[in-house]
Amino acid sequence: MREEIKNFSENDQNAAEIFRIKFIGSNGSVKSLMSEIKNVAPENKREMGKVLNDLKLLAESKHEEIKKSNGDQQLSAAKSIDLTLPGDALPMGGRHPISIVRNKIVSIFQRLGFAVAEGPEIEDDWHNFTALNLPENHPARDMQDTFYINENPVWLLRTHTSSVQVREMEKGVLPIRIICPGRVYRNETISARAHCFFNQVEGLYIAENVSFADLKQTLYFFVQEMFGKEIKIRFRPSYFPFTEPSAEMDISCLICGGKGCNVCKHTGWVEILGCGMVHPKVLENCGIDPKKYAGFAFGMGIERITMLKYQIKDLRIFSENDVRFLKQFTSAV
Ligand code: 2NL
Repeated sequence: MREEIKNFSENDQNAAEIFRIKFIGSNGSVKSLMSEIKNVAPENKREMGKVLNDLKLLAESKHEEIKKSNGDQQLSAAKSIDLTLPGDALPMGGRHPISIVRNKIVSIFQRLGFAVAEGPEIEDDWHNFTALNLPENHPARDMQDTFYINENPVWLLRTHTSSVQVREMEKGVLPIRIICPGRVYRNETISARAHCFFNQVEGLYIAENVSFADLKQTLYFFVQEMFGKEIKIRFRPSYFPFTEPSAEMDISCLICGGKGCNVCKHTGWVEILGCGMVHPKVLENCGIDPKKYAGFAFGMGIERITMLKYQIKDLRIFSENDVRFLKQFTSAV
């Protein structure tokens, strides 16, 4: 057994453990020889004990030797790793298309001197409806259109970011030139064109002598920057309780250039936003003198603009977190 121990060699990472089990462990051969000592004649026990003890010491020192040489091997393997090699590339994330378009809209208006304003998504009745001249029985206040969280006092999920603009007007610092991006909520049946939440950008400019001409030129600049210099615009009269006069703005169809196609339903025009001059009643509600100040406001859905820009046909895909969709935007900033 002495020879067997001395000559033990095993080309294995676990050589030390294999050795330990074979010789030293509770079922190992050294241990089992030790248990034989009870069968030895009393006069030989002493000598037998010494021989077995030497054998045990030999096995233990061989065990240490194997452990050490194994460690040395691992160390030299580690030394052969080239730490100067470049690491594995990390996969890059990307912005959501809604964020890409929102950032672009915001930066265009920032160049015109608009500042970004933000506010709470849970609003009260005053900031979301009453201050904006939406009468008590207006259909937009209906349970069908608005998510009410609390009844008395009324708390609700904002249905537009106009509430942020009301909060800004109430601060009483004029002139005001702000852009309000944010998520809004409406109790709609989810379809390819509507969702119960979506993103909006609203803008507000209040100063002395602000006119509808300022509104038109501001929005014309915006769509030229957003879609290209060749874009055409037109305004159609419309109605919003918080603006007077009110209009909807169309752009010439990006797909067919105005010739007529499915996207523009063969009209050559696509609606992209609503706008108007801030209703004097709204200014008054927010503590601004409508005789001294005038302003324009507009609102647009970011999903709608993103769908036009990237030819996306179903807005549900924006909130499905499907990486096959999201990955297509990784190179865009
Ligand atoms: C649309 C139309 C609009 C406004 C939003 C507004 C805000 C204040 C006062 C007056 Cl504080 N107006 N916002 C005005 C006209 C239209 O949005 O279609 N949005 C998606």
